[in-house]
Amino acid sequence: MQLPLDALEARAARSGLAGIPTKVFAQERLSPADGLAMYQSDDVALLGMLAHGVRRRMHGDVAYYNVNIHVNYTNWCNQFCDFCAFQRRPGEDGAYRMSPEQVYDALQSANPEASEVHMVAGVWPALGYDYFLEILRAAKSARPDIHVKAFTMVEIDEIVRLAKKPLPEVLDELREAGLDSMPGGGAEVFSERVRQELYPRKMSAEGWLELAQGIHEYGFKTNCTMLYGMTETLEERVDHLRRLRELQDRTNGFQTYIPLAFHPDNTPALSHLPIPSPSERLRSVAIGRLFLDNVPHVKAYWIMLGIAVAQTALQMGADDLDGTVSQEKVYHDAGAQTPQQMTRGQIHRLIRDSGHVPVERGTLYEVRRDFRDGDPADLDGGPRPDLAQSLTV
Ligand code: V47
Repeated sequence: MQLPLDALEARAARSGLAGIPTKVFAQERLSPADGLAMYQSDDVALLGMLAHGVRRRMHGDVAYYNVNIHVNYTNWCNQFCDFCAFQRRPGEDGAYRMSPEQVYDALQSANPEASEVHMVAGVWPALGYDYFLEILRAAKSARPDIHVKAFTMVEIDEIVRLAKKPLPEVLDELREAGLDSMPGGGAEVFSERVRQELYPRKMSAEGWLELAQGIHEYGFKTNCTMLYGMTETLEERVDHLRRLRELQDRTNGFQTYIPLAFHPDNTPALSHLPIPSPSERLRSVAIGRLFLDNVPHVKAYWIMLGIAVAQTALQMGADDLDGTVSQEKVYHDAGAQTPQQMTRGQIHRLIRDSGHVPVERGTLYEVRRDFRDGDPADLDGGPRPDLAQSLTV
């Protein structure tokens, strides 16, 4: 920590955060009341400073990234969530479903250095259970070395329903077909009030948490998320984080927390809402780091935070930038102005300019390459990512 505790507490007392620096220094768990105070305080810089201290204690000067690709295999969806600009009904303009052969081709033509494919999509029962096994097999046969991180809890819930088999049996079959871990989406915000208002067809919070618990107990790692900036209250955000933290106490199955800032463009009913401001995005990262004391990593998902905010987030609680990414559709359909991908060299630059050392990780945070002593990729960044453009995201 840069400032002594008494100086931090003096400042915290003026911004409604009294006692929080002391708890953070003592590694004492923050309460829901602390969580609410952190959302209500106007001192985002103090939250960032405290979160940075925790992040440095946990990860030192390392900032992780991975080389990954996205395959959004279909936008057919019957959940009709008000926040989603990606969904289509089959036959509608822009609707698509990738065949297993197309998934194979996408993997074959992808960046050969990619160590992970991230596959999330819509929910459509007529796809049938075998389709999911086939796209996993297609991905693995195109790139046997790649880690397949696929299917949010919402997709898994649907797959289990289609399979008409007990969860462990379905997980056996998905693993056999190539599944290695699961991403964190589909949780949105756990509030039943918001669910009824904006995504009543989506599985309940209890369903999501119970399924994640079953999957962790089976042995898969997953991530966790919160989609914020819709109509949820600050209390509902804190409650969401509390429920994630309680599940993590039981299973230790979450690897990383990713706060997902809502992007309103082209959404069915929420396009009038503003995008969370840069300081709200940074606040969400910092609170994630401080409140979720049992989740090892916090990801600054640059695709949706914007590049400049993601880079700043590395100094306010985040230790991971996600990846090089290519062909992401969920946020770009909702108006994200970030580029479709970054090169390894561009990511190295962002990380080094933020005062950290780039470490390329695998999906399970195994170190693939540590660039502490520099690397030719540092010199190979091409043009600097357009920070001015990303400020408008
Ligand atoms: O569940 C959908 C969100 C999620 C919008 O685990 C939106 O590493 C903002 O799971 N504005 C899917 N968010 C994405 C996901 C994910 C993303 C990055 C990393 C990881 C990981 C997982 O995207 C959905 C929903 O919460 N979403 N529409 C929107 N308009």
